[in-house]
Amino acid sequence: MTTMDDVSRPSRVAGADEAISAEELQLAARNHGIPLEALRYDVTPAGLHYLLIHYDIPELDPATHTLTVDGAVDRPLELDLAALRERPRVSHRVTLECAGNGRALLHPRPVSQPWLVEAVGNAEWTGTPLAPLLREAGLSPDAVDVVFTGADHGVERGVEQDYQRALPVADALREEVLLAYEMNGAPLLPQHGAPLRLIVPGWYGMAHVKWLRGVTVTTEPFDGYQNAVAYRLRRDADDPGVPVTRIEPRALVRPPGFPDFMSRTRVLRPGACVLDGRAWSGHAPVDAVEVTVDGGSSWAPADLDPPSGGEWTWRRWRYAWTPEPGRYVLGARATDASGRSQPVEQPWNRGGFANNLVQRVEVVVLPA
Ligand SMILES: Nc1nc2c(c(=O)[nH]1)N[C@H]1C(S)=C(S)[C@@H](COP(=O)(O)O)O[C@H]1N2
Ligand SMILES: [Mo]
Repeated sequence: MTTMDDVSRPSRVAGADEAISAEELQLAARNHGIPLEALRYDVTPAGLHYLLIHYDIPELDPATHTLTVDGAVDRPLELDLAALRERPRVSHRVTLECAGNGRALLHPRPVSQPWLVEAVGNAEWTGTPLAPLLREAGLSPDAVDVVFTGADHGVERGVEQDYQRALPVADALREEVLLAYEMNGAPLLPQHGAPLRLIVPGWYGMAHVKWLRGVTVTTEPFDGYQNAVAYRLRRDADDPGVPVTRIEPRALVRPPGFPDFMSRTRVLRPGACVLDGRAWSGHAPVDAVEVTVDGGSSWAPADLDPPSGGEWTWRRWRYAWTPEPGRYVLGARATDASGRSQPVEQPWNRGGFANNLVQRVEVVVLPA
């Protein structure tokens, strides 16, 4: 008999010399990253923001779409978009990063969406805070988790499912968590969750449920696939692992000069220039960025622009550099106020999650 397992494979780590497959490329073509030159914008234009869609983009009609709030609450609610838009309106500028960012650079490579370093964006999300709505519904005193259900449906490693992710109640009640209906001042685009999505500032992307249709309060820990199986830090397949939550600090260099088409090696004329980029962390504000031009052998402090745009947004850094002709490998390393920083040696886990290895930007400075 034909079963789901015939089309849906278990998770896998690539063999030592195994190249990126056509299946990984198929995911990469659907789920694009930010072009790194777009690190220049404080707010990432919607079309340049990275994208990650597990299944298909569902077709939802904003005129009839509703959000239900149910489970362990005194008063279940059902709201349409008009009702959500009448509630208090708040905007947050939020750096969003996929938990799998950096995965394809790991050795060995976890086989999934093959991100290099570009799974990030910084948009302005507008919507209404979730917490007051939960309080209006009346949370049961024994509430444990809040489950968010998207309208998209698929199968993953043999498990057919709606995309669902839960947050612990205390995290769901944080004031900054939004039911967002606008991105950068315009209605959400289909690929970013239209007409409604969750925004959980500081958390990796998987928590920000798109095409949101249901909020369900539970009195037992949620054991759905995306919480219990997928997004966990584990060494091997049998390890229960620990949940992926907040974004680890990362800095990126905006690649200087101009690129070679095929290798994307950067070409620079000799003389003074200013390198720049962005740095962020979901744990605490970034308070230092260091730059390397020799692949991590030596480091020098960068200047940070004053924080702007609020607590959840990336920060620009700059570094004055006057290189001689030759070859260089640039990188930057962020440290946040909690003391977390970025490793130069790769951290490794089986899903390739929360990996914040320092970037490598190959540069050739031409003779004068
Ligand atoms: N319903 C639903 N929500 C989802 C996803 C999804 O596949 N379905 N992908 C998640 C993941 S893994 C990430 S990284 C972010 C990406 O958000 P973006 O595409 O708007 O950048 O959405 C999250 N929300
Ligand atoms: Mo993601």
